[in-house]
Parts: sequence; structure tokens; C-alpha cells
Amino acid sequence: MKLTFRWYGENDPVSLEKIRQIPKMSGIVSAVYDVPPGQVWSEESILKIKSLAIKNGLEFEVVESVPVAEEIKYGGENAPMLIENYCENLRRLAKHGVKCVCYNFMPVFDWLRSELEHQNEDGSNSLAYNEETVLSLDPLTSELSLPGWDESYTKNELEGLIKKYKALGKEGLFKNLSVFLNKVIPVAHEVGINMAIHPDDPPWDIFGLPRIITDEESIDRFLSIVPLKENGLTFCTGSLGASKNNDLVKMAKKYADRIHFLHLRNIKITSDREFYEVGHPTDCGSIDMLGIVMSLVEGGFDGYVRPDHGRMIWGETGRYGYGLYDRALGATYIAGLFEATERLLKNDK
Ligand code: DNO
Repeated sequence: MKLTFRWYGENDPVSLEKIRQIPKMSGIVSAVYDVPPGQVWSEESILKIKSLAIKNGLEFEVVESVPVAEEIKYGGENAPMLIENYCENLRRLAKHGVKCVCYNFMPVFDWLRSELEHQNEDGSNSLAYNEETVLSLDPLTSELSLPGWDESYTKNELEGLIKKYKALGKEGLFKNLSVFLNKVIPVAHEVGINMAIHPDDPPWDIFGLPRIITDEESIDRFLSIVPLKENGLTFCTGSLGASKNNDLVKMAKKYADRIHFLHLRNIKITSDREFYEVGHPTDCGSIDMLGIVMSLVEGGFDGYVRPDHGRMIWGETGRYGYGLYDRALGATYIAGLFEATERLLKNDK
């Protein structure tokens, strides 16, 4: 496995100089942020990220995300052209050494939380989700703003989009995902990029919008659409783990060879559809982090790993979920889990 760290570019308060000092860190996970979803990325922008990373002793082999334009997801008339742009981005990224691309197929909103500064007993704060609060929010007027959301829509555009997806439903969305995969995966295969879809976060419908990568059944269906290795997963433990119906230790074993990117983070589930984010170790929350890593190592997992959302600790402020300190603690914990598991497994044989 290769340990990586998400970096949001030159405006990220967490600098590459700091990231490189985290033990065992091999590279960054980043993206081109200077063009809207659907457009082709300039080679210059790609090369700039790469050269900044290299200057700091880091690799740039993982992109998160090449975003999928809404029109591809709802199947608009420009979808074929936008899918071609997507393929072109993969060719360009492969040319400059990228080996894994993370993306998602969530309509309109990416990850969703109801609280950005949930106060924890130890004085830290973290992101939290409470379904009741979410249901009381109106997505058209809500002031809540998250780093993963595209905030460029006007109220009317957003209203139109939500209507389209409601009419499309889960089956329609799955069909459009198939169209996308049937075009994109053969290109990924040809240029040597592993595609890694990110599960829906949280893994259930929100605001009446369909969400389709949520559990074992939907992942089985997704993987069988194009049964090539390059059609793979980002295994995000905090996303899938928010639903108690998902047995992550079992799923990690089952999908180990199709998991190209691992987002490891822990959450504490406080009741049905209610949780807050905690430190990475197993004992801090509801997710069996060690069990998941053991399953992956046993299953032959050989992908990229990154610590996911951290709490804000030691007075740090910054991008919610993406401060330095708690993610760095997470990274060393993850490195320890892998070191121990790999060593034990080797001695077993
Ligand atoms: C949240 C992230 C997501 C993820 C996208 C992938 O912190 O895990 O925003 O990057 O869903 O496309």
C-alpha cells in the first residue's frame, strides 16, 4: 500500500512542506481546481501539481476527483461530449504519471453533514450528521456550505436539477452510470488508470435525490457493469460505515482486489442516521479499523490509502475535516495497522 494525503492546492492552509514530514508519506492526492466540472484539464495545470509535489519529495499518482458533470449523471444532451472530455482527462493524467482516479456519482450534492463544529468532550470539534436536522434544511435556501459542494448554482438551476433527478430515480441514474462506465473504463484500461468510485456519503437518499452506491448489493451491481479491474472502488469506511447494515470487514475482504483507494476514518454512531466523526483508532468510534485492514491485507489489497476527515484539535482552524494535526495522527495510526498486519501475515505463512 502507499500512504497518501489529500492536498487542495496552493490555497490549502496545509502546506506540502508539512505533509512531507508525516512518517511514511509517499504522495499527495489532489486535483486541478481551475476549471469547472466537465472541461478538459490543461497539461500545464496537471504538471504544476506534479512538479510542486516532486519538489517536496512527494508523488502525485492519485487524483481526487475528476468530477463527473451533472449532465452526464442526469443524461443530458451534452453527455456524450462531456464523457469524451472525461476520457481526455484520463489520457492526460496517465501521461503525467497518475495511476488512480477517484470520482463519485452523487447527484447535485457530494458529502453531507448537518454540523461542522460538533463539540466533543475532549475539547476538539468535528463534523456531525443528524437526519432530523438535515430534513429540516431546505437545500435551496440553506446557508450550510461544505468544501465538497458545488456552490456555483443559482436557486433556479438547483431547483431544476433536483426535479430532474427525482424524475430519473435510482434506475435511471444507474443506467446513466452504465453509459459512463462503458465509455470511460475501456480508456482507463488502455492508459493504465484504476478508476475508484466513491460511495455515497451518507449511504442513503437525501432531499429525495437518488443515491446508488450505498451497500453490498449496489456495489456488486456496479462492479458487474464492467467486469474489468480498472472499474473499481474507493472504500470509504466513514461513508459506508454510517449504515449499520454494511459489514465493512466482510466487504473489505470481498472487494480487496477491486479496491484501489482506501479512505480510512472512524465515526461514532449515536443512533439510527446520527453520527459524529472521531479520531481514527477503532476504540474511538463504531468502525473496526483493524478488522478492515486485516481483511484487506489478507485479500491482497495493493492500493493507495489516505487518512480521511480529521477532527480539529490543538486549536487548529481551517478546512473542515481537512486540518493537518488529526489527519497526521490518523496517518501514523494507519501506517502502524498495516505494518503490524503485514508482518503478522508474513510470519503466518
Ligand atoms: C469528502 C470526500 C469526498 C470525495 C468525493 C469523491 O471528504 O471524501 O468529497 O472527494 O466524493 O468524488
